[in-house]
Amino acid sequence: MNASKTLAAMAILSVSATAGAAGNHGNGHHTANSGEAGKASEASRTITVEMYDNYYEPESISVKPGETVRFVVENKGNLVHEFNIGTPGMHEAHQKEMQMMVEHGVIQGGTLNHDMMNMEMGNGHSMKHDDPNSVLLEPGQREEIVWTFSGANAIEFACNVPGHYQAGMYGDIEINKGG
Ligand SMILES: [Cu+2]
Repeated sequence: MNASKTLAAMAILSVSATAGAAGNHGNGHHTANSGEAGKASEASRTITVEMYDNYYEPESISVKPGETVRFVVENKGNLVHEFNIGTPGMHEAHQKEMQMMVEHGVIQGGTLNHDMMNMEMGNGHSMKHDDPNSVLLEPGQREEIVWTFSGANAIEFACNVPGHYQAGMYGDIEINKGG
């Protein structure tokens, strides 16, 4: 594949990823059923999440409706892994985008092609994987997400690197309305 074709394909990928994130913000707060990006100052607690090949520690998480949680995510495996908060449908859609990232060499086993991810498309788009509900980490990397949960059920944290979700790399987020 030549360079211009690659850029065109990646532009499509970037646009679709952005559209998904923008949709969550369309009607102000609390419209997305998975929640929204939160403020660290409002976090009630910190949950450390370790990523291995191909599973998480802890395996599931329980939160209260409206709770803001600071997640410290660390990749202790040998492959690139993602921590993404969303509904099963959001994960399924993101898996298609991640498949394109693999096909274009952005994700290569244990490494990310940062040059390609940071490439400026000239129209405000890039190939950055920068949705607020997700981090994508190389082995040894550590990053944080602050997330405010809604009251909706059926939310999972998941790794959408191709094959990982299918291998069981996801966990339930239980919204504990009783607590
Ligand atoms: Cu993974």
